[in-house]
Amino acid sequence: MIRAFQEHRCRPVTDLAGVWQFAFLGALDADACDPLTTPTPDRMTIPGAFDATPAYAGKRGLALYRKKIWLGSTGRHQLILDGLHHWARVFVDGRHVLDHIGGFTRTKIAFDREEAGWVEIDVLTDNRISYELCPLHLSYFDWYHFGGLTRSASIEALGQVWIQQLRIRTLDAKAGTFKVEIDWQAAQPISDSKALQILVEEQLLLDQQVNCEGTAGTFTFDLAVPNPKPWSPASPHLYLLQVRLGDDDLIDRMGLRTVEVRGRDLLLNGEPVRLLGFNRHETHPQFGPGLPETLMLADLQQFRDMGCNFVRGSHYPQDIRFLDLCDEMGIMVWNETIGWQQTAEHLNDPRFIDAQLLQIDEMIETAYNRPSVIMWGLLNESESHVEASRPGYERLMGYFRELDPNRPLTFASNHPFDDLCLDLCDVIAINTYPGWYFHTIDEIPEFLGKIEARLDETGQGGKPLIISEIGAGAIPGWRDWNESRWTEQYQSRLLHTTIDYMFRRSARYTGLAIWLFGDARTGDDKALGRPRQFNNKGVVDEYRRPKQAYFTVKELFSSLT
Ligand code: ADA
Repeated sequence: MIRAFQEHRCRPVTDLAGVWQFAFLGALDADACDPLTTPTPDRMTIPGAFDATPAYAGKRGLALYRKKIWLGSTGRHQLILDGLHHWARVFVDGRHVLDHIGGFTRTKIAFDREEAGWVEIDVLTDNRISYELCPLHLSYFDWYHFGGLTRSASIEALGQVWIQQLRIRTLDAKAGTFKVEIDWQAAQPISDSKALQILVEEQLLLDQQVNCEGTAGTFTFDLAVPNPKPWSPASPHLYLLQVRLGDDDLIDRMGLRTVEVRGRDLLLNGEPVRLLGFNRHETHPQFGPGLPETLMLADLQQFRDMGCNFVRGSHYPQDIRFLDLCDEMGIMVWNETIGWQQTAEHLNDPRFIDAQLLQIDEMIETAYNRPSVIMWGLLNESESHVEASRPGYERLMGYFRELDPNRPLTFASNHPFDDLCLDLCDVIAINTYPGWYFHTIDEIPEFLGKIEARLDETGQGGKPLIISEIGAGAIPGWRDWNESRWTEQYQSRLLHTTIDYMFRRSARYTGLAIWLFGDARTGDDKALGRPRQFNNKGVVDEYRRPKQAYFTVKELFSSLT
């Protein structure tokens, strides 16, 4: 089971996680590959990154994944693939059904079956770093781009009419009221009356006949949960909501919570909330981004142990299994589309914009209903200080607002003194490295004060302010009498000074996402500036062993919560 709960009771689902046939095809061009006649001598597991395994470590190129399964059903089906890295071509029984650009999101592919029997799924993935292939994964980024089918996979049998998506939004958490939008689809045009039922925790809230006309439509209802219990980090109460339409059903979870910005406050269920946490890369030396759930859980246990209530999913949409755990454990999430220091040129390139729009669509579809996701983000540290970038920001941020006008929207800016797009944000988020790339640790408070003053001068000071990255590198186990850069002591002192200023001496800040939770492998271009070829700013190392700063953060965050 992919999610933390069963998504269907009526719809047949085949989980495709596990062992697949595999071939690494290297420099071969996808157009020159006939998957049906290509041998697959090796094996690979899903979720997983093939180049995180010893046999293919560091390899870039085309790879073929194959799975044959028995499907007892006919008619419309849906193949669901998560985390295709980072270009993919998909075949069902030899028929080319999709090309996909960009990793880290869920893709749904419809196909029809006339007879029950064996079906062969072939997925070509390509992890070569090439703007032509995929403009979203570039070589200069400060993390390693692994390849393969790194998340989950499944096949669903859809029948004649099915529920394609639910959008659930709390209207009033205390009153328990919520809005649910139900998108349905049909394989052929229909004109039919169907039974529609909505249950929350087995309690029937709605039972009526609805008319389905054509091949798609949406039904919208405002409903209320009896004896409501709101969702909050302290009490992350979740409800199972089941929608049944004809013979089909879809179950999702909801938490009763609202999130809004009022002045400098971020309000959760009407109360100001302070965000204390980390940026986290989804990676591990043995698994790459295909993390086992045990590890996701362990990471969040460490978050809780340190007194955190917040994670910035840097720098891409988070695994749905991780988001399920955040919903359950009351960790608030900033979920963002893939981005890292894009230029004005990227922001004016239709190929880049189109790929971002697809990421936004796919990210929002899988995370919209989650109470833990309190904010959307995009375009980490891109050229938001260049006039020519603004139309790109407007386009992408406008699309976010079209799909979800109710969640705060932000981007992490590293141009606090000359940004030209901050007015587009609901929450101001600044990445800055005083005490590491410039200035001394003792100068951090004064430097942050200058950022605050500049935001006031430019009319952006009235919004919630988050430091979305700040930190220092520490080589695990490295200590010296000088407490110099790269020691655990230096990192610990820098974070102590930062947290002490932000939350004890200043009352200005809504949140902090320390850079970084765990040390993470960086890309080849960064090798010389990053000892061990890791971004070493984690408070735990890549195997999650704590550094000195872990205990410093724990002491300070725990005293603040
Ligand atoms: C940037 C970037 C991070 C990381 C960090 C660093 O702020 O957003 O991904 O590269 O710098 O460690 O320098």
